[in-house]
Amino acid sequence: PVHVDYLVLGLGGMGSSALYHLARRGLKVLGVEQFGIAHDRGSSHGETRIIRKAYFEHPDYIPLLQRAYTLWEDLEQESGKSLLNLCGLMVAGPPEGDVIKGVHLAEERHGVQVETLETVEARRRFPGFQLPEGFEVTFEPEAGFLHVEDCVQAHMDCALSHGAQIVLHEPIESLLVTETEIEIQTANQHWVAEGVIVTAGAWAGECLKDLQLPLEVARKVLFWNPVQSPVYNLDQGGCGFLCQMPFGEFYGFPSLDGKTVKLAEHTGGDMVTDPTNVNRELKEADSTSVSRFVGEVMSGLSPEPERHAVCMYTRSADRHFIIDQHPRNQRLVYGAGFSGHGFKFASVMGEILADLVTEGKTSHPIDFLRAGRFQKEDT
Ligand code: PYC
Repeated sequence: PVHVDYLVLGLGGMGSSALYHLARRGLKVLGVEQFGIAHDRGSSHGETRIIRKAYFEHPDYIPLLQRAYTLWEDLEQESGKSLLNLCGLMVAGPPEGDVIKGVHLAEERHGVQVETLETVEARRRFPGFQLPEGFEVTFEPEAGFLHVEDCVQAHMDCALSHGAQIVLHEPIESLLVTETEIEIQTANQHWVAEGVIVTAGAWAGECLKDLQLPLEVARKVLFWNPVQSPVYNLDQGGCGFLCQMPFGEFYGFPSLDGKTVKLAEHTGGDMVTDPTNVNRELKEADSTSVSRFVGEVMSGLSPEPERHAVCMYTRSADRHFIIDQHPRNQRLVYGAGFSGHGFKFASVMGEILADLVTEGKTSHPIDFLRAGRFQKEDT
Protein backbone atom coordinates (compact mmCIF):
# COMPACT_ATOMS: atom_id res chain seq x y z
CA PRO A 1 0.00 0.00 0.00
CA VAL A 2 0.90 3.66 -0.42
CA HIS A 3 1.29 5.49 2.92
CA VAL A 4 -0.32 8.92 3.24
CA ASP A 5 -0.57 11.34 6.18
CA TYR A 6 -4.18 12.42 5.86
CA LEU A 7 -6.90 11.23 3.52
CA VAL A 8 -10.33 12.77 2.98
CA LEU A 9 -12.94 10.42 1.57
CA GLY A 10 -15.63 12.26 -0.40
CA LEU A 11 -15.03 15.79 -1.71
CA GLY A 12 -18.52 17.27 -1.74
CA GLY A 13 -19.58 20.17 0.48
CA MET A 14 -17.99 18.89 3.69
CA GLY A 15 -15.02 17.00 2.23
CA SER A 16 -13.82 19.86 0.02
CA SER A 17 -13.76 22.04 3.13
CA ALA A 18 -11.94 19.43 5.25
CA LEU A 19 -9.37 19.03 2.47
CA TYR A 20 -8.88 22.80 2.40
CA HIS A 21 -8.48 23.13 6.18
CA LEU A 22 -5.88 20.37 6.34
CA ALA A 23 -3.94 21.71 3.35
CA ARG A 24 -4.08 25.26 4.72
CA ARG A 25 -2.36 24.01 7.89
CA GLY A 26 0.54 22.86 5.72
CA LEU A 27 -0.34 19.17 6.14
CA LYS A 28 0.04 16.54 3.45
CA VAL A 29 -3.45 15.50 2.45
CA LEU A 30 -4.98 13.38 -0.28
CA GLY A 31 -8.63 13.77 -1.28
CA VAL A 32 -10.45 10.88 -2.92
CA GLU A 33 -13.74 11.36 -4.75
CA GLN A 34 -15.87 8.87 -6.68
CA PHE A 35 -17.17 11.57 -9.07
CA GLY A 36 -15.66 14.89 -10.24
CA ILE A 37 -15.24 18.26 -8.51
CA ALA A 38 -18.51 20.06 -7.62
CA HIS A 39 -20.50 17.18 -9.14
CA ASP A 40 -24.28 16.83 -9.21
CA ARG A 41 -24.61 13.22 -7.97
CA GLY A 42 -24.79 13.86 -4.23
CA SER A 43 -26.13 16.57 -1.91
CA SER A 44 -24.18 19.73 -2.79
CA HIS A 45 -25.54 20.94 -6.11
CA GLY A 46 -28.48 22.92 -7.50
CA GLU A 47 -27.14 26.50 -7.46
CA THR A 48 -28.10 27.69 -3.98
CA ARG A 49 -28.35 26.78 -0.28
CA ILE A 50 -29.88 28.79 2.56
CA ILE A 51 -27.63 30.32 5.21
CA ARG A 52 -29.19 31.72 8.40
CA LYS A 53 -28.44 32.16 12.08
CA ALA A 54 -31.91 32.02 13.63
CA TYR A 55 -31.47 28.30 13.81
CA PHE A 56 -34.84 26.86 14.76
CA GLU A 57 -33.53 23.28 14.65
CA HIS A 58 -31.50 23.85 17.86
CA PRO A 59 -29.85 26.93 19.41
CA ASP A 60 -26.59 25.00 20.00
CA TYR A 61 -25.85 25.28 16.27
CA ILE A 62 -25.59 29.07 16.50
CA PRO A 63 -21.98 29.36 17.77
CA LEU A 64 -20.97 27.08 14.89
CA LEU A 65 -22.88 29.30 12.47
CA GLN A 66 -21.08 32.43 13.69
CA ARG A 67 -17.80 30.78 12.75
CA ALA A 68 -19.24 29.40 9.50
CA TYR A 69 -20.11 32.93 8.33
CA THR A 70 -16.57 34.16 9.09
CA LEU A 71 -15.01 31.24 7.25
CA TRP A 72 -17.23 31.72 4.18
CA GLU A 73 -16.16 35.37 4.09
CA ASP A 74 -12.51 34.32 4.43
CA LEU A 75 -12.98 31.86 1.57
CA GLU A 76 -14.47 34.61 -0.59
CA GLN A 77 -11.34 36.67 0.05
CA GLU A 78 -8.93 33.84 -0.62
CA SER A 79 -10.68 32.50 -3.73
CA GLY A 80 -11.70 35.89 -5.13
CA LYS A 81 -15.21 34.46 -5.67
CA SER A 82 -18.51 35.85 -4.44
CA LEU A 83 -20.08 32.95 -2.50
CA LEU A 84 -22.49 34.48 -0.02
CA ASN A 85 -25.50 36.71 -0.66
CA LEU A 86 -27.17 38.17 2.44
CA CYS A 87 -30.51 39.01 0.85
CA GLY A 88 -32.44 38.07 4.02
CA LEU A 89 -34.85 35.23 4.79
CA MET A 90 -38.57 35.37 5.42
CA VAL A 91 -39.82 32.59 7.71
CA ALA A 92 -43.53 31.97 8.16
CA GLY A 93 -45.60 29.45 10.07
CA PRO A 94 -48.09 28.98 12.86
CA PRO A 95 -46.92 30.85 15.99
CA GLU A 96 -46.97 27.61 18.01
CA GLY A 97 -45.08 25.61 15.34
CA ASP A 98 -41.47 24.35 15.84
CA VAL A 99 -40.12 26.68 13.19
CA ILE A 100 -41.42 30.02 14.50
CA LYS A 101 -40.85 28.98 18.13
CA GLY A 102 -37.28 27.95 17.25
CA VAL A 103 -36.58 31.26 15.49
CA HIS A 104 -37.62 33.15 18.64
CA LEU A 105 -35.50 30.86 20.82
CA ALA A 106 -32.46 31.70 18.66
CA GLU A 107 -33.27 35.37 19.10
CA GLU A 108 -33.60 35.04 22.90
CA ARG A 109 -30.62 32.75 23.58
CA HIS A 110 -28.10 34.20 21.13
CA GLY A 111 -29.40 37.64 20.24
CA VAL A 112 -29.82 36.75 16.57
CA GLN A 113 -31.36 39.74 14.79
CA VAL A 114 -34.91 38.88 13.66
CA GLU A 115 -37.85 41.14 12.81
CA THR A 116 -41.36 39.95 13.63
CA LEU A 117 -43.99 41.36 11.29
CA GLU A 118 -47.66 42.03 11.78
CA THR A 119 -49.91 40.49 9.10
CA VAL A 120 -50.52 43.79 7.31
CA GLU A 121 -46.84 44.69 7.31
CA ALA A 122 -45.91 41.16 6.13
CA ARG A 123 -48.31 41.45 3.18
CA ARG A 124 -46.79 44.80 2.25
CA ARG A 125 -43.18 43.61 2.62
CA PHE A 126 -43.70 40.27 0.81
CA PRO A 127 -46.31 40.92 -1.89
CA GLY A 128 -45.41 37.65 -3.64
CA PHE A 129 -46.68 35.58 -0.67
CA GLN A 130 -50.30 35.13 0.38
CA LEU A 131 -49.74 33.50 3.75
CA PRO A 132 -52.55 31.79 5.65
CA GLU A 133 -54.49 33.81 8.21
CA GLY A 134 -52.97 33.53 11.70
CA PHE A 135 -49.44 32.82 10.48
CA GLU A 136 -46.54 34.60 12.12
CA VAL A 137 -43.88 36.04 9.81
CA THR A 138 -40.27 36.81 10.68
CA PHE A 139 -37.47 38.30 8.63
CA GLU A 140 -33.78 37.66 9.31
CA PRO A 141 -31.79 40.36 7.49
CA GLU A 142 -28.40 38.63 7.87
CA ALA A 143 -29.61 35.37 6.34
CA GLY A 144 -29.38 34.63 2.65
CA PHE A 145 -27.90 32.04 0.38
CA LEU A 146 -24.66 30.42 -0.73
CA HIS A 147 -23.75 29.62 -4.34
CA VAL A 148 -23.32 25.93 -3.63
CA GLU A 149 -21.17 24.68 -6.53
CA ASP A 150 -18.96 27.80 -6.33
CA CYS A 151 -18.38 27.09 -2.63
CA VAL A 152 -17.24 23.53 -3.33
CA GLN A 153 -15.08 24.72 -6.24
CA ALA A 154 -13.54 27.49 -4.10
CA HIS A 155 -12.62 25.06 -1.31
CA MET A 156 -11.10 22.72 -3.90
CA ASP A 157 -9.18 25.47 -5.71
CA CYS A 158 -7.77 26.82 -2.46
CA ALA A 159 -6.95 23.32 -1.13
CA LEU A 160 -5.04 22.57 -4.35
CA SER A 161 -3.19 25.86 -4.15
CA HIS A 162 -2.10 24.90 -0.59
CA GLY A 163 -0.70 21.63 -1.96
CA ALA A 164 -3.52 19.09 -1.48
CA GLN A 165 -3.42 16.10 -3.82
CA ILE A 166 -6.60 14.60 -5.23
CA VAL A 167 -7.72 11.45 -6.99
CA LEU A 168 -11.06 11.77 -8.81
CA HIS A 169 -13.46 9.17 -10.27
CA GLU A 170 -12.18 6.59 -7.79
CA PRO A 171 -14.98 4.81 -5.86
CA ILE A 172 -13.98 3.17 -2.59
CA GLU A 173 -14.25 -0.61 -2.38
CA SER A 174 -13.37 -0.98 1.30
CA LEU A 175 -12.40 0.97 4.38
CA LEU A 176 -10.71 -1.10 7.07
CA VAL A 177 -10.28 0.42 10.54
CA THR A 178 -8.15 -1.32 13.15
CA GLU A 179 -6.67 0.08 16.42
CA THR A 180 -3.43 0.87 14.62
CA GLU A 181 -4.23 1.35 10.95
CA ILE A 182 -6.75 2.71 8.51
CA GLU A 183 -6.69 1.13 5.06
CA ILE A 184 -8.56 2.23 1.98
CA GLN A 185 -8.96 0.06 -1.08
CA THR A 186 -10.26 1.09 -4.49
CA ALA A 187 -10.19 -0.79 -7.78
CA ASN A 188 -6.78 0.72 -8.56
CA GLN A 189 -5.29 1.90 -5.29
CA HIS A 190 -4.51 0.76 -1.79
CA TRP A 191 -3.69 3.42 0.81
CA VAL A 192 -2.75 3.31 4.48
CA ALA A 193 -3.38 6.65 6.18
CA GLU A 194 -2.36 8.19 9.51
CA GLY A 195 -5.69 9.96 9.72
CA VAL A 196 -8.86 9.74 7.65
CA ILE A 197 -11.89 12.02 7.40
CA VAL A 198 -15.00 10.35 5.97
CA THR A 199 -17.39 12.86 4.40
CA ALA A 200 -19.21 10.48 2.11
CA GLY A 201 -22.68 12.06 2.18
CA ALA A 202 -25.34 9.59 1.07
CA TRP A 203 -22.66 6.87 0.97
CA ALA A 204 -21.64 7.39 4.64
CA GLY A 205 -23.83 4.58 6.00
CA GLU A 206 -22.23 2.09 3.61
CA CYS A 207 -18.66 3.39 4.11
CA LEU A 208 -19.01 3.25 7.90
CA LYS A 209 -21.29 0.24 8.07
CA ASP A 210 -19.53 -1.23 11.12
CA LEU A 211 -20.77 1.78 13.13
CA GLN A 212 -24.43 1.13 12.28
CA LEU A 213 -25.16 4.87 12.21
CA PRO A 214 -28.90 5.64 12.26
CA LEU A 215 -29.05 7.14 8.77
CA GLU A 216 -31.56 7.06 5.95
CA VAL A 217 -31.25 8.61 2.51
CA ALA A 218 -34.10 10.54 0.90
CA ARG A 219 -34.50 11.53 -2.75
CA LYS A 220 -35.22 15.25 -2.92
CA VAL A 221 -36.39 17.12 -5.99
CA LEU A 222 -35.49 20.78 -6.50
CA PHE A 223 -37.70 22.82 -8.83
CA TRP A 224 -37.31 25.97 -10.89
CA ASN A 225 -40.74 27.50 -11.59
CA PRO A 226 -41.30 30.34 -14.09
CA VAL A 227 -41.98 33.76 -12.57
CA GLN A 228 -45.03 35.70 -13.67
CA SER A 229 -44.18 38.83 -11.69
CA PRO A 230 -40.93 40.63 -10.81
CA VAL A 231 -41.69 40.57 -7.04
CA TYR A 232 -39.30 37.67 -6.39
CA ASN A 233 -36.34 39.17 -8.24
CA LEU A 234 -33.17 39.50 -6.20
CA ASP A 235 -32.47 42.89 -7.74
CA GLN A 236 -35.92 44.08 -6.66
CA GLY A 237 -35.54 43.06 -3.03
CA GLY A 238 -36.53 39.40 -3.36
CA CYS A 239 -35.36 37.25 -0.45
CA GLY A 240 -35.16 33.62 0.63
CA PHE A 241 -38.25 32.03 2.19
CA LEU A 242 -39.15 29.12 4.40
CA CYS A 243 -42.77 28.32 5.24
CA GLN A 244 -44.12 25.71 7.62
CA MET A 245 -47.45 24.77 6.03
CA PRO A 246 -49.95 22.19 7.37
CA PHE A 247 -48.92 19.94 4.44
CA GLY A 248 -45.12 20.26 4.73
CA GLU A 249 -42.21 22.71 4.94
CA PHE A 250 -41.28 24.60 1.78
CA TYR A 251 -38.32 26.84 1.04
CA GLY A 252 -36.88 28.77 -1.82
CA PHE A 253 -34.73 31.59 -3.07
CA PRO A 254 -35.11 34.92 -4.78
CA SER A 255 -35.10 34.78 -8.56
CA LEU A 256 -31.48 35.13 -9.65
CA ASP A 257 -32.21 35.31 -13.39
CA GLY A 258 -35.57 37.14 -13.33
CA LYS A 259 -37.11 34.11 -15.07
CA THR A 260 -37.41 31.34 -12.47
CA VAL A 261 -37.59 30.84 -8.72
CA LYS A 262 -35.92 27.78 -7.23
CA LEU A 263 -37.97 26.10 -4.51
CA ALA A 264 -38.47 22.71 -2.89
CA GLU A 265 -40.13 20.80 -0.10
CA HIS A 266 -37.88 20.25 2.92
CA THR A 267 -40.08 17.51 4.38
CA GLY A 268 -40.81 14.14 2.75
CA GLY A 269 -38.97 12.47 -0.11
CA ASP A 270 -38.77 8.87 -1.33
CA MET A 271 -36.35 6.59 0.50
CA VAL A 272 -33.21 5.69 -1.45
CA THR A 273 -31.68 2.24 -1.12
CA ASP A 274 -28.83 2.74 -3.59
CA PRO A 275 -27.54 6.34 -3.77
CA THR A 276 -25.46 5.53 -6.85
CA ASN A 277 -28.61 4.73 -8.81
CA VAL A 278 -31.13 7.26 -7.53
CA ASN A 279 -33.88 8.01 -10.04
CA ARG A 280 -33.20 11.44 -11.54
CA GLU A 281 -36.24 11.51 -13.82
CA LEU A 282 -39.25 13.57 -12.75
CA LYS A 283 -42.23 11.45 -11.65
CA GLU A 284 -45.73 12.91 -11.78
CA ALA A 285 -46.14 12.84 -7.99
CA ASP A 286 -42.82 14.65 -7.37
CA SER A 287 -44.20 18.13 -7.92
CA THR A 288 -47.63 17.71 -6.27
CA SER A 289 -46.87 19.34 -2.92
CA VAL A 290 -44.63 22.11 -4.30
CA SER A 291 -47.26 22.96 -6.93
CA ARG A 292 -49.90 23.08 -4.18
CA PHE A 293 -47.68 25.40 -2.13
CA VAL A 294 -47.14 27.67 -5.13
CA GLY A 295 -50.85 27.61 -6.01
CA GLU A 296 -51.89 28.54 -2.45
CA VAL A 297 -49.11 30.95 -1.48
CA MET A 298 -47.09 32.35 -4.41
CA SER A 299 -49.43 34.04 -6.86
CA GLY A 300 -46.59 35.46 -8.98
CA LEU A 301 -45.17 32.05 -9.82
CA SER A 302 -46.33 29.35 -12.20
CA PRO A 303 -47.22 26.15 -10.28
CA GLU A 304 -45.69 24.05 -13.09
CA PRO A 305 -41.91 23.64 -12.86
CA GLU A 306 -39.77 24.48 -15.87
CA ARG A 307 -36.88 22.27 -14.77
CA HIS A 308 -35.80 20.13 -11.86
CA ALA A 309 -32.77 18.50 -10.25
CA VAL A 310 -32.56 15.53 -7.91
CA CYS A 311 -30.34 15.55 -4.84
CA MET A 312 -30.22 13.54 -1.61
CA TYR A 313 -30.70 14.21 2.08
CA THR A 314 -28.92 11.83 4.46
CA ARG A 315 -31.11 12.07 7.53
CA SER A 316 -30.01 10.97 10.97
CA ALA A 317 -32.61 9.53 13.34
CA ASP A 318 -33.03 12.89 15.12
CA ARG A 319 -32.23 15.07 12.07
CA HIS A 320 -29.09 16.45 13.75
CA PHE A 321 -25.60 16.02 12.30
CA ILE A 322 -23.35 13.20 13.48
CA ILE A 323 -19.73 14.34 13.97
CA ASP A 324 -17.43 11.93 15.72
CA GLN A 325 -14.38 9.68 15.82
CA HIS A 326 -14.40 5.95 15.29
CA PRO A 327 -14.53 4.15 18.67
CA ARG A 328 -11.83 1.69 17.54
CA ASN A 329 -9.46 4.31 16.14
CA GLN A 330 -9.83 8.01 16.98
CA ARG A 331 -7.94 8.96 13.83
CA LEU A 332 -10.89 7.95 11.74
CA VAL A 333 -13.14 10.99 11.91
CA TYR A 334 -16.48 11.42 10.21
CA GLY A 335 -19.22 13.92 9.48
CA ALA A 336 -22.53 12.38 8.44
CA GLY A 337 -26.31 12.76 8.59
CA PHE A 338 -26.45 16.43 7.64
CA SER A 339 -30.18 15.84 7.20
CA GLY A 340 -30.78 18.43 4.47
CA HIS A 341 -29.69 21.45 6.52
CA GLY A 342 -25.92 21.04 6.63
CA PHE A 343 -24.39 22.84 3.69
CA LYS A 344 -24.22 26.27 5.33
CA PHE A 345 -21.96 24.68 7.98
CA ALA A 346 -19.49 23.21 5.47
CA SER A 347 -16.91 25.96 6.07
CA VAL A 348 -16.80 25.32 9.83
CA MET A 349 -17.27 21.54 9.53
CA GLY A 350 -14.03 21.37 7.55
CA GLU A 351 -12.27 23.17 10.38
CA ILE A 352 -13.81 20.91 13.04
CA LEU A 353 -13.03 17.68 11.17
CA ALA A 354 -9.46 18.89 10.58
CA ASP A 355 -9.11 19.64 14.34
CA LEU A 356 -10.43 16.20 15.28
CA VAL A 357 -8.19 14.26 12.93
CA THR A 358 -5.02 16.20 13.80
CA GLU A 359 -5.50 16.94 17.53
CA GLY A 360 -8.13 14.41 18.59
CA LYS A 361 -10.25 17.35 19.83
CA THR A 362 -11.76 20.67 18.79
CA SER A 363 -12.54 23.86 20.66
CA HIS A 364 -15.86 24.12 18.79
CA PRO A 365 -18.89 23.05 20.85
CA ILE A 366 -19.90 19.85 19.05
CA ASP A 367 -20.71 17.48 21.91
CA PHE A 368 -24.42 17.68 21.07
CA LEU A 369 -23.56 16.21 17.66
CA ARG A 370 -21.56 13.19 18.87
CA ALA A 371 -22.84 9.72 17.96
CA GLY A 372 -23.02 8.67 21.63
CA ARG A 373 -26.42 10.39 21.92
CA PHE A 374 -27.98 7.45 20.09
CA GLN A 375 -26.72 5.00 22.74
CA LYS A 376 -27.99 6.94 25.75
CA GLU A 377 -31.05 4.77 26.33
CA ASP A 378 -28.94 1.57 26.57
CA THR A 379 -26.56 2.87 29.24
O1 PYC B 1 -30.65 24.43 5.52
O2 PYC B 1 -31.88 26.17 5.84
C1 PYC B 1 -31.70 25.06 5.40
C2 PYC B 1 -32.78 24.41 4.68
C3 PYC B 1 -34.08 24.72 4.67
C4 PYC B 1 -34.71 23.82 3.86
C5 PYC B 1 -33.77 22.99 3.37
N1 PYC B 1 -32.60 23.33 3.91
